[in-house]
Amino acid sequence: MLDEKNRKILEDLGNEHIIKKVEEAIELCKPEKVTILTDSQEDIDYIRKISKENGEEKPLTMKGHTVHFDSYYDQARDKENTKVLLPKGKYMSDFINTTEKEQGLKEVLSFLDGSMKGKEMLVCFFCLGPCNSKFAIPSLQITDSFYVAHSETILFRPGYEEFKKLNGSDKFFYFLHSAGELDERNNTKNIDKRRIYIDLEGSRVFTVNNQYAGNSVGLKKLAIRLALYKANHEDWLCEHMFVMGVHPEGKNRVTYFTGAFPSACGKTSTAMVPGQTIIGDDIAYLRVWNDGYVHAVNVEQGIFGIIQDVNPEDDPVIYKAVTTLRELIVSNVLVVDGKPHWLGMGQDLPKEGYNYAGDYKEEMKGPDGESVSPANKNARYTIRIKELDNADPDADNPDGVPIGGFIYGGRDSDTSVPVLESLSWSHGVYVGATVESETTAAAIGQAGIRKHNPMANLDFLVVPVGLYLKNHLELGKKLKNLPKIFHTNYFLKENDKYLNAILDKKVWLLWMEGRVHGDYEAIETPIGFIPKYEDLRKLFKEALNKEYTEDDYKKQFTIRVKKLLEKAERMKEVFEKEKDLPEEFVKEMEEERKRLETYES
Ligand code: OXD
Ligand code: MN
Repeated sequence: MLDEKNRKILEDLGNEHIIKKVEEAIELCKPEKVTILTDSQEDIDYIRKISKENGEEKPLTMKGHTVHFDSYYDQARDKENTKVLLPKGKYMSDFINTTEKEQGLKEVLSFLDGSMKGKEMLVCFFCLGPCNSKFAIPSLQITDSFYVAHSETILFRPGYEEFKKLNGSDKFFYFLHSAGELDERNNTKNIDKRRIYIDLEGSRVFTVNNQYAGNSVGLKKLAIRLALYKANHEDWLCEHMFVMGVHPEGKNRVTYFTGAFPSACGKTSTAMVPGQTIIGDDIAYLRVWNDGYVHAVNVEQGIFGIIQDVNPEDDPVIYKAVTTLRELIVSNVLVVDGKPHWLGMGQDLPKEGYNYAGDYKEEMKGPDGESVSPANKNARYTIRIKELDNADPDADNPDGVPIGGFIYGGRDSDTSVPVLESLSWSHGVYVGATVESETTAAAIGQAGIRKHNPMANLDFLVVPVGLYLKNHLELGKKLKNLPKIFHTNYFLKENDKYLNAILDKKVWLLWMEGRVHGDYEAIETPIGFIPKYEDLRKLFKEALNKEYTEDDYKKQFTIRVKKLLEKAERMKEVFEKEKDLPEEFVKEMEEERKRLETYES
């Protein structure tokens, strides 16, 4: 199927494993044409051009901006049909969605059989993590979607040259994707046959009958599972974390943080807080470094962010990025006359236009009889980080950056305080492991239900929780310079109203940064160290020019003992079901509960 040019590109890699995978994919998916891509601008331009010509993307008025729509039924990650393939008789954890390997493979391969008939197959090479780095993992993506390939050229580092360095080895990740049969809107027809099956031992993922990037883009939410498995069987970590630099004014220093939050809980907007620098907003690899710190890199080089609520007031940095000239894809927004509109953009939305349901009119019902939102709540933008004014100069450093603090956060209306620091490393592992969050639109299912989400990594967890927690505990033992561990909650409410404004997170960041350097004292409570009122008052004034009253402080930082004990009970129940939990972890769980009980009245 390959012409001379394409064959040469493939053969120049000198890797039989890749050739075999490409041959097998061609035989299975039966495309009409196959194109092998390199890192060249010419190849990237080709992907961009065809994604518009074949209708997967449409140009918007702003130069470089395009819009893509996913099927009405494919607007978020499909957790139910994303499964780890597990050999017969093996058990992993109650937290992990698995299916029997042989049968699962048979099923997904049968759906991929002939899935590219009449279509062009793209064979693309990327690199997870910076190239020329100990962190780098070369990744092969085969897909029939130019939108997927285009997204990946924005989101990931080019990897054709990196693959050459493999010297013929099979140490790479492999993703095979097909959008399957398409309807007249170029959307996946057979959503009932959507499958995302992960073969951990084979370092490969098969995904079919979908287009939403969380399901289709191999290198993002699918690679995180392969990397998490690899990391937890080696000596490093793969986390659902941003990486950012915090720059306190007048102190002439930068402190790097990583932060894990469940989807749609303010993770990207934390990494994009004004005055700070971003390295990555979603996935980090962390390794113990020879300076005694844990170093982190961004696995990606772009952002696939939620556009809802991005407006000049709450997210000024992101708003500017998505409304200025650059290469950008928006998805599942409302389009009128070549202009995108989204929920919470700070303007009234048009009553008619084109959106994820097709031609849109206010109050219309979708094919499932539900009301159609003008733009989907999980509508997204895709951009490159290095083009941003707030990109950190070390974003591509092959050594990563030394980390001063880990932040865990969730969407919690009534239990935890806005910011706290753990009492110790092992208590911090407990704090991370007991993140709870009210569900959102980033995954299919009902929104607003409280769910336990250890390290905000639950959706991507592919090793038993006991092993995962043990590796976190161990990390602390290997480091001379331990990061401090923090927990934040931006979503505390009273009488159904948020107690904090969206940009208050800047103050929490500056307080955490100061704690890393010993600048602030703190109050010890049963759940961790909390800030002193005076420090916050000053920080609110300096950073946001806001008067922070003692009354604000009391409402936000009251230790809600009853609610926390209810949470402790919920945690006991979920962890009781798990085997092989590290003793140190169980002890932290029991001790926090005891500390809280002494305050119960
Ligand atoms: C994401 C997610 O898109 O977590 O980052 O869903
Ligand atoms: Mn994410």
